[in-house]
Amino acid sequence: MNQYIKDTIETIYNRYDSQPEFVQAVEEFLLSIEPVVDKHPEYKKNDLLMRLISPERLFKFRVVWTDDEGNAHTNMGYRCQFNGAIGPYKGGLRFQKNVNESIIKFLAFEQTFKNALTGMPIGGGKGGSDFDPAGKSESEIMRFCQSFMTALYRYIGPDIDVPAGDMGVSQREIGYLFGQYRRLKGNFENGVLTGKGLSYGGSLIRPEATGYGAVYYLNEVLKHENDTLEGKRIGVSGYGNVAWGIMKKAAELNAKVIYMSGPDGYIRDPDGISTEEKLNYILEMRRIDPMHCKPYAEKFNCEFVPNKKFWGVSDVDIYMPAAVQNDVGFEAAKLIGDSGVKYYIEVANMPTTNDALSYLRSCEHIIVAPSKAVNAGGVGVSALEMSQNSERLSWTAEEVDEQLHRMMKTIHDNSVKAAEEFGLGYDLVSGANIAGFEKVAEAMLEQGLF
Ligand code: 2IT
Repeated sequence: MNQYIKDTIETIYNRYDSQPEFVQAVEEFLLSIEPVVDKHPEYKKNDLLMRLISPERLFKFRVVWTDDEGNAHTNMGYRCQFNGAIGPYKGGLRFQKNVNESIIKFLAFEQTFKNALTGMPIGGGKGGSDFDPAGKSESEIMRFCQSFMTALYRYIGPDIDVPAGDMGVSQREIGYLFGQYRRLKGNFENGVLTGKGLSYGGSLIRPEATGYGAVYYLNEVLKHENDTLEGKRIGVSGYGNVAWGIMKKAAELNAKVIYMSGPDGYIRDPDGISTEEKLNYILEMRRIDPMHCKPYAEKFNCEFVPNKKFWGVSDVDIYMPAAVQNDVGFEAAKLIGDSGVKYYIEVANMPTTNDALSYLRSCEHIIVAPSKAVNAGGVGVSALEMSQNSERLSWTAEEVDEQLHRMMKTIHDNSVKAAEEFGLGYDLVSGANIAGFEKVAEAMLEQGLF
């Protein structure tokens, strides 16, 4: 192994031993850019790798809110401005019980290279809170969002840092967050957040963008293999916004999602989760209770398997983990390897543990695509929303969709090119890491030391 990379990994293990997700993301990344680092001795002189894996800054603040009975609660809020070399920090906010510094930092780190891959001028950031939205009333959510923004507003802005949604933060929360930002600033700066409602500067196709983009990317992979989406059966973990977008676009392109899962177990619907009625039902089900997907099986009379994941089934052609980080561990990866399924397309941020990912990449019959490329269409369309806001106009759904489609093809092709340049063959994981890294590294080197 390259000595400089080895030393850097050792340093992060020592320095961040209480941040396992962050260390995991950094290690995977550094190992795959090794051929680039080998070629650039000037990186070490510039301390480029330590600068790259150290966030520019990280804000932590308390967020106090009152529930409907008048009791006060205190949560932690975070915003990590990881790397601003190529544009204002950009990335979502996650409201979920398990959110901590390690998770926010891994997400912000991944976001930096994902955003570079989109070709848009956006740096990497991420934030959120350990607030648990499950079971909260509408007014509790509003009060929480207002309190969160009261702490955050001084650090963000349309040219500084532009948050958006992630798990637990959708158009509803973005609305409350934007309202509070506007109230505090006394300025209509709608470019400060993306994922907004259409009536105040949101972009058409943003809710669908991550899922649609993932399917467009998948389509490029299939083309590379002289294959098509026609008739393909897909297993998607999760049933959130991203999974929903995949189901919709897959149905449109004559493929079908036949598995989905939630924290309570998984659903198998061999007819495909494809009709408008089914897709609308999923939205409704999630709004009422984000923890259970079982009601779908009762409503549409199909199989529900409680407390299990479907990794290892062989009646699909494509696996798309689209739920949470570390959804697929080593044991699951072995089942996937044995299933004979050819395509493993990551969608959620870091859905695969490092040992599982290495194993899957070593399986000759499997093509692995990395999340930071596959899910980049979401933030890509967020950047298009920023463009529309700064120009004070809005594009049609067709215009946004076409740009999204083009963006995903470019991300795939640039990843392929980057991997080939270093003699790695059709290696989408290394290719994405290298292409994202080269852009950020170049900007950092040209801007001098800090
Ligand atoms: O993980 C992600 O890329 C997001 N949650 C979307 C970020 C954004 O700024 O749209």
